[in-house]
Amino acid sequence: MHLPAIPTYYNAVEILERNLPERAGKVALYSAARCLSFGEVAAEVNQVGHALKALGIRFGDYVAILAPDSPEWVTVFFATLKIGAVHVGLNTLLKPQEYAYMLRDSRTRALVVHQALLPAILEIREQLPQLEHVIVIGDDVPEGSLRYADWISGQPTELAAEATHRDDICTLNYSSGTTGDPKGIPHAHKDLPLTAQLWGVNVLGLREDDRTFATAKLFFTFGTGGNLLFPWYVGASCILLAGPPRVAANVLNTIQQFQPTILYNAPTSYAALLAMENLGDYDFSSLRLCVSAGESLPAPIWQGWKERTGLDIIDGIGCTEIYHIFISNRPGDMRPGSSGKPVPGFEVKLMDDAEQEVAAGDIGNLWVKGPTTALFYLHQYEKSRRTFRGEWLVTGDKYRVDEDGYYWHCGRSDDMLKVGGIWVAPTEVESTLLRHNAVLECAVIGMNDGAGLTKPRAYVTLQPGYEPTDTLAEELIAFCREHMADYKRPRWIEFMAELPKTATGKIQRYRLRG
Ligand code: 3UK
Repeated sequence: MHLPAIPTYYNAVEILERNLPERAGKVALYSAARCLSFGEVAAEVNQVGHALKALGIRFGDYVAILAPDSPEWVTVFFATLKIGAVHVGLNTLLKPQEYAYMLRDSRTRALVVHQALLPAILEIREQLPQLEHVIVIGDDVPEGSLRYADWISGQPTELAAEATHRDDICTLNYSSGTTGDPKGIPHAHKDLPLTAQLWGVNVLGLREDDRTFATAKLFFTFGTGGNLLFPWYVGASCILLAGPPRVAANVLNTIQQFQPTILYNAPTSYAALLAMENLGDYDFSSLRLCVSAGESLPAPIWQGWKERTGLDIIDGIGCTEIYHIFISNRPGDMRPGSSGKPVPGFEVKLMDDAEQEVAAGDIGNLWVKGPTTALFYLHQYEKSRRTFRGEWLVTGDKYRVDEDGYYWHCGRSDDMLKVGGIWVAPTEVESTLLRHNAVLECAVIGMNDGAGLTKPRAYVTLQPGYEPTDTLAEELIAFCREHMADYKRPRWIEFMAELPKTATGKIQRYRLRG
C-alpha cells in the first residue's frame, strides 16, 4: 500500500498547485458557465486569497461558501485553505435557521453566497453579529454585501501560501444526527492528500487522463473528494454541474456534453436514470467506471446498470468523519450488493453492544481506524467522546462480513435514515409534522421504495375534528416540503387510529417497521 509522507508544514492547496507549471494550460474544470485551466484556477485562487486577506481574514478564521457547484466554489475553497483559514461547506438544500446555527457555531466571519441562495442569508443576517462579510456571486448585490467579481478584480494573481501545519484544521462540514444539533466535523490539511491517495489512486486507480463528474455536490466530502481533490491530485479534470442532480436529464446532458470517464452518483440517482425510458438514446462510451456511495447500492440496481450501459459500479462506504471511502469494491473485484473490502490503510472491526468483537459471520457495529479520521465534533464534547474512541471511530452502521471478506451493510444502530445519500433524522420530520394543526402524534420510519432504497414514511394520528383523506395526506407532505429540505419529506402518510406504544407510552417504531 502506498501512503505518501506529508511534510510537517503542509498546505493542501498543494493538490491544486502540484499541477503547475506543467499543466498550467490543461483544462482543470469544465462547467456550463466557464472552463478553467489549472493556471487560471491558481491565479483566481490567489486573487480570492488576497481579497479575503484584505477583509482581515487570517489563519484560523472560518470562511463559508453556500453556492451551487461552480468555479467560484472551487476558488473560494482553495483560497481559504491557502491563507490558513478554515473552509465551511454549506449544504445548499437547507433552511435559514439551519444556516444560522452553522454560521454561529463555526463563528464564520466571511460568507460567499450565490445570489440565488442569498434570501435565506438575508433573513438571518441580523442574528449573526460575527458574520462580518457577505460576498455575493452574481450581479444582484444588496447594500452591505460585496460582489464577487468586483471583490477580486485588480487583486494580484501571485500569493504565498500560509505555512500551515499538516494537522491544522482546514475544512468543516456539518452532518446531522438523531438528536441535537448538527455536528461540525473538522478535517486537517493532511487528510486531503491521504484520502486522495488511499482511495482515489490506490483503489479507484484514477489517472491523469481521467475526467470526473459527480452528482454528489462539492459541499459533501463525497463530492469534494471525488470530484475535486482526487482528480486534481493526479492531474485529471473535473466537471461541475450547477443544477440539481435529481433531474436525471441534467445528469445525462452533462455526460453527453463533457464526456466524463468516471461518474460518482448516489444509488437513488442510478435508480432514477434506470427509470428513464430513453436511457438507450444516450451515449455512455466516455465512461470507464461508475462509483456509488452515500447509502447501500442494491444488487438489482447494480445489475440493471450493467445490463443497460455495460458499466460496473464501484460501491464503497464512506463518512464525513473519515472524509471519504474506507470499505470499497474495486475494479476487477466486486460483489454487487456488498460494500466490498476494507481499503488498505484502514482497519475495521465488528463489535457487539458490550464492545467485544462478534463471532465470524455475525452482525456487529462497525468501528474503523485510519489516518484520515477527524478527531472530534466541534463544540460537542459528549457526542465526540462516544464516537471517537482513541484511534477508532464508531460509525453507527451494522455490518457483517462473509467468508470471502466482503462487508455487507445491515442497517444503522440509530434511527437515522439515508435518503438519496443524505441524512434524514426521523425526529426532525416528526417534529415538523407535529407543527401542523391536524397532527396529534406521529412516527417516521424508513421504508423500502420497491427499488431497495429507503424513503421516509410517516404514521400519523389526527387531532379531533380532522378526517384521514388523501387531500390531507398531500397537504401534510406539502407542509413538510415548506418547512424542511425537500428530500426529507415523507413519501407516504399512513393515518392510524393509534400508534403502537410500550406500557410507558414510548412509540414502538420497530412494530411499524413490521
Ligand atoms: C451511510 C453507506 C451503505 C452509512 C460519504 C462516501 O455518505 C457519506 O458520508 P455521510 O457522513 O454519511 C455516512 C453514512 O452513510 N453510507 C455511506 N455510504 C454507504 N451505507 N453503503 C454505502 N456505500 O450509514 C455511513 O455511516 O453523509 C460517502 C464518501 C464520503 C462521504 N462523506
